[in-house]
Amino acid sequence: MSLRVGVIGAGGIGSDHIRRLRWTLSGVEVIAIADPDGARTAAVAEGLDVTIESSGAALIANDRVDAVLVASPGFTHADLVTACLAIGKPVFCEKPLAITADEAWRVVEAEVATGRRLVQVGFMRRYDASYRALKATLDGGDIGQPLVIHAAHRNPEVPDWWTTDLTIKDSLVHDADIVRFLTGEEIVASRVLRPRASSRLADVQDPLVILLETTSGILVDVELSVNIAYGYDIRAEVIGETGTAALGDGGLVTLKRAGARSTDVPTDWRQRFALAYDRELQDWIDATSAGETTGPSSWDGFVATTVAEASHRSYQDGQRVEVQLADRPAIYR
Ligand code: ISE
Repeated sequence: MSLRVGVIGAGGIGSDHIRRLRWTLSGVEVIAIADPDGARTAAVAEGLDVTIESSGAALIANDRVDAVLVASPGFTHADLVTACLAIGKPVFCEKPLAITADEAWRVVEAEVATGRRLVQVGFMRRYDASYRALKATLDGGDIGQPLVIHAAHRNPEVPDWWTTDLTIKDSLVHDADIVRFLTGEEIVASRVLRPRASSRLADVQDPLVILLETTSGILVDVELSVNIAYGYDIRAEVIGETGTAALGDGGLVTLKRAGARSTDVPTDWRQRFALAYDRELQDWIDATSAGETTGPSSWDGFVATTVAEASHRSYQDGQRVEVQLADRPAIYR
């Protein structure tokens, strides 16, 4: 029997996931959708046999919904996930788990109270073939111990309402989580540097350079750009004791023509990480159908948001800020 899923949020990634669940993945059926924008909900629901719920709460309460996919704006995530946990309903929550560490910890406590994992968080880079190959290279010791990581997280543009706070609290969580995934270490401190700001965005400090430190002292410099125009570009190069290892340069085709060479650059994250989204959600469907929960947890979501919050404090006062973590509950070990 297919897993009956309700989706909260029919915006960019939410509508992508609805189509993904309907046409690409197996063992799943979208049976309910909730989004405050009626027009876009109707558009994505066209041709689907789904119930349009009046709110996320109504969708969660729908007893035909076996599991919930939360793809609404980040500030709504903690309350929606906690509502799922209150009735023991499995939930996939797009990143970030929460906007503040306190909210994220409230989700952790609610999940611990159920006695088992029920939440998977949408850190899709962990399911990207290039990042998994990079992790395998590090785990295999091919370049010795990692010492430094150079990373870039570049968006071509952001909406008019974007703020520097969102760059840190909505975007940086990916970089914080993938550093933990690649190194197997915690992030112990963050320092945010402000380069010369691009003139293309008023009122947003863009780019930022965030210097993360891990438990063993690995330094990670993350260049975070949100308005770089040329495309969506994710880079990572690990400097080890005996060599370096870098993400593939992406690009499906290298074109050589008229004395020039070029390759394509993705237009946004939905294109760059399409296969990773497929894998993370198929894993979620398969695990949930088997009565299990795997993948990035609420603890991972809490840690990423805690790192983002420490980075935000550093952005504000210009100092190095240590990352303070609560003890890791047993269900996440
Ligand atoms: C967006 O929400 C994502 O998740 C993308 O992966 C990230 O690159 C972008 O900065 C976020 O706004």
